Amino acid sequence: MKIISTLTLIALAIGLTTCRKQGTSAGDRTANALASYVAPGEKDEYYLFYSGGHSGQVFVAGIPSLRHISTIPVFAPYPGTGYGSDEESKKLLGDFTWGDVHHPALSQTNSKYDGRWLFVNDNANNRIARIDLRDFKTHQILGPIPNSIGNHGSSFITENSEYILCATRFSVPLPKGRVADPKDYEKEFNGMVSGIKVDPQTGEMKVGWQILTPPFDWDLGSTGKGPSSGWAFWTSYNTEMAHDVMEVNSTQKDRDLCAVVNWRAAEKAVADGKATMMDNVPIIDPAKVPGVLYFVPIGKSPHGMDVDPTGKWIVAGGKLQPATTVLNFETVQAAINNKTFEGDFRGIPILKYEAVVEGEVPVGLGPLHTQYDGKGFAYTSMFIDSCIVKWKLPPWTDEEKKDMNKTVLDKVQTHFSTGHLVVAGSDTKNPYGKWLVAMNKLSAGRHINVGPSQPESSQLIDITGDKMKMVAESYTEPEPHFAQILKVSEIQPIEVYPKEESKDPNAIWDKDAAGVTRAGNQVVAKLTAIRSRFTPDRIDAQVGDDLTVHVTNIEQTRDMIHGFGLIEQNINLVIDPGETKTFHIKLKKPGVFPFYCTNFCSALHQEMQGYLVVRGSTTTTASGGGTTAGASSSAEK
Ligand code: K7E
Ligand code: CUA
Repeated sequence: MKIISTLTLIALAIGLTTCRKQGTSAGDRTANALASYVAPGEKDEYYLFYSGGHSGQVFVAGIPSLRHISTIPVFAPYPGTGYGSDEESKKLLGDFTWGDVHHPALSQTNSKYDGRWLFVNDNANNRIARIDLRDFKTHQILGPIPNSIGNHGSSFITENSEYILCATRFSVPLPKGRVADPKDYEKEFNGMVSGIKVDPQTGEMKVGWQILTPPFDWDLGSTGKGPSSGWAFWTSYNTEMAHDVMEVNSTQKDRDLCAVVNWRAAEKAVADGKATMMDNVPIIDPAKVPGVLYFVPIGKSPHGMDVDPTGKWIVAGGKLQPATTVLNFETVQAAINNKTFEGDFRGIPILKYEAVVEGEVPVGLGPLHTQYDGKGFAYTSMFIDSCIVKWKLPPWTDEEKKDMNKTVLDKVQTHFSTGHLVVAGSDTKNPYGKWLVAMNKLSAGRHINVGPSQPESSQLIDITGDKMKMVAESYTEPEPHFAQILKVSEIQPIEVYPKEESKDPNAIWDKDAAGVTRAGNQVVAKLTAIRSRFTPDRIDAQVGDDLTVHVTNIEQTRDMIHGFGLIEQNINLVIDPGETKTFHIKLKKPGVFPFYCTNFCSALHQEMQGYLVVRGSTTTTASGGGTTAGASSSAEK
């Protein structure tokens, strides 16, 4: 996200940066060190799943240590786990080699994490991925989603994982492929809210329905629970509907229209046949189907929109106003029922601001995202003020209402421009509380100098007391946006793929079943891998052959992972215990190509190697092109 730089200057000029500095006494340092210290051999208490932004990955760290433990490749190849080298992961990636991961969402049952899946969105290529927490692997990538451009306002999961809800950051002429001049933006361009249906048993996603919207830039959102069950909310910027010089033209209005969506009503409208099809998706026009979409004006160019654990309070962070705005869902409902509107936009009712806003909390400059501890407190990240602000949710006393500054309880300096923050379990009905992680932008030179490519940072803040306490700081790959925190004790991931569960038809478990077969120019090799050899350790083929190699790691022992790197052929499988992986290549040049285990597995790991022998084609008409015919005959004999 982007903030107008002049505002930064104003902030400095009027000196509003009044966040509390942390003590640096020896006692404080020792206490902080102990709070985040996880002794060798001991384990962290929570998983931190944080988005890797344009790296296309998800990172897993432990809390409280903040140690990076694992990378889950999602939208980009990752040679460390062989992702993008084998046929299955290549199929998942499709034609793309990157994605832009922003908002991970753990699956929920009854507004609590159920430990099954982690969903993440791809802002760039309009996709959603599902990671299975049984094996911490990406199992599905859905998309590009039809009629959806810039899948940033996602992946927001409903309280029983019925849907992943998404809203578009960009608008284009729809359906995709239609061309109109950006000068005709207001008339020709549209945005979209999508309901991605999640299969309750398998987690398999498919596009359910979509709601056509005006061409605002939808931003962050969240889903309802409790009293707001069945609803979802998004902020927006650019209700000006500008299409150029956005920094200026999209920041003209004092308030932007946020979306209040009744997704249950959308689902019903589709079932009742009120949708029309576009690109094979049922589309609801909310101007023609009343009750699906409402607008609420919120100041100013808001960013985050976060529902509290009770489901009653919805907080929007106004990037360009020094306050968060608190909506009361009960009064939102009343305003809808009593038609307390202040007009409409293209037939969509605008709820009257005064009727639905409980108050504006003067948190400071650049409020972005808000999280909750389940004890009645809210925590907002401040991009410009570089701090986290703790404040009190309503109900407020008369005295507090008279002077809203009294609802602001504590500020802790982060030194960085904080983007997202996460409180453990904030988006469930029972947050774990205890820890808050600030995810910061702009490195501020607080790390050892690593040249111009600077890392991002995370900070761990203890929120158990009245005053927040920052206890640790760490650095991460670009670029965390949001994160989810899950208690380690709530899941039991597998450490090997059990042999009896193997469904791969090309898996072999006995080295006697291993071997190389040929049919025409189709050569199929089935290999086993076990410490410390491949069987067979020789594959013979010819230029022009289509070679398919299946490697089964027949180990059933933790961390006995083998790799299969093939020299000069751009192949690196990494095969977990009990797993089978496959690659295809067209053999284009003769030679002897060693293959070897790329993942250190035993004292004789280095000896785990073999040869692909590719002889020159015996014919000059080898199919498939690219043969080095000149070298053929000499290589043959
Ligand atoms: Cu959630 Cu970075 Cu995509 Cu805010 S965005 S900071
Ligand atoms: Cu197998 Cu190294």
